[in-house]
Amino acid sequence: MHGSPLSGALYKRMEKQGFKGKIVSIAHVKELQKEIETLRKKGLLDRELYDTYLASFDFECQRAFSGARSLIIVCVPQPQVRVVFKWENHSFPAIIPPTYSLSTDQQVADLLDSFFSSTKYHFKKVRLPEKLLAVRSGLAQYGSNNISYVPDMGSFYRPVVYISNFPCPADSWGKAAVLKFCETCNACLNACPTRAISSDRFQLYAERCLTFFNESTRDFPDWLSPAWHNSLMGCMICQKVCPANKDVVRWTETAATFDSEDTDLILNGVSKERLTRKTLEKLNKLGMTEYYNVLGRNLRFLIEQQAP
Ligand code: B12
Ligand code: SF4
Ligand code: SF4
Repeated sequence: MHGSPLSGALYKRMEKQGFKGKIVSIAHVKELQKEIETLRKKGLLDRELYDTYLASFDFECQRAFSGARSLIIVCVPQPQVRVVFKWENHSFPAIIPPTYSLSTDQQVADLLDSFFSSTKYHFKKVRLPEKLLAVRSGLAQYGSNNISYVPDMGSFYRPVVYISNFPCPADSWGKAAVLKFCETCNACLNACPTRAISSDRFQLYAERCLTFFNESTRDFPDWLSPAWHNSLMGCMICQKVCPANKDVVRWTETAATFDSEDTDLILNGVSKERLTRKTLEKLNKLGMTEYYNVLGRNLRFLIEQQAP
């Protein structure tokens, strides 16, 4: 089936901004729900992980959106970000992996706003399995590390998903595909310090992933070595070793420097209200405000590793 001139124009507008997008039928929401539910029933999803991240997927999104016909999936390139913390006369650099910045979502919303402004169509951000949608729509492919990759962007991209009454004359939907690179590669499996990536199944043991622990306030298990922490939030190891990322892996933007006073406050976990406005703005821009309660702990790990 062919797309409409309007959807073609939307794709062109996205491309012009360096984004890639697909429009898929709203009917697939139920399929996604079934897929996640099947994994849960088979006991393949850790209970705590499910409750923390997956139970809030909005599989009923159609109900609150009258005339819903499609999902619009947009993939936006995003760099890793380097920040510097000054503390006790030293500078401690730290990496924030791609996808934590929410500014991307605003860029996409602005694009859709301007595109739809003179039409009868509208859209709303919706919480669904974004990576799975990017893969099943054909925009991305899974790596064995369970992260997804878009041509020319590698894994350095953030998927954003909207529900819309925009028509979907040419549905783009298929089976989940895996990177060709993975046929002859084991680099992520060998490098993952927590053994979250395993040869006994494709699906990640997500409850072992470093990100699962350092995004949360839960106690770290004894087996988790503090020396494994490599980023202010999350983990870069399986993306860094991946050959499918060779063209993007050095894409780093230096975003912010925190002076020693702010670093001290962050390390001591003082309330956000006691930080300067400038610092709060920096954290906000980095997408770190929602993780503020674990930032001090994570930063301490990185400083301890680098301390002279
Ligand atoms: C829960 C979650 C986590 C959890 C669990 C991760 C996981 N793999 O499930 C934790 C906290 C561990 C986590 C970690 C990270 N996450 Co995360 N996470 C999410 C979240 C909220 C939901 C993901 C999800 O649906 N999980 C459920 C599982 C079941 O789905 P799945 O991973 O797609 O698994 C599929 C495959 O396993 C497949 N499958 C199973 N068997 C087989 C067999 C074959 C042959 C095939 C082909 C497929 C297949 O089926 C499953 C789906 O049914 C999304 C945001 C969102 N709203 O979608 C971000 C998201 C997926 N995360 C993201 C990122 C960047 C990360 C980290 C890289 C962060 C970091 N730098 O530290 C790590 C990477 C961990 C990893 N190796 O996957 C990005 C991914 C962007 C991208 N390029 O793909 C997302 C989309 C957030 C965003 N908007 O940018 N994350
Ligand atoms: S490191 Fe190798 S096996 Fe892992 S996702 Fe990349 S190409 Fe696939
Ligand atoms: S993000 Fe880190 S801990 Fe998680 S699977 Fe990749 S290498 Fe392993």
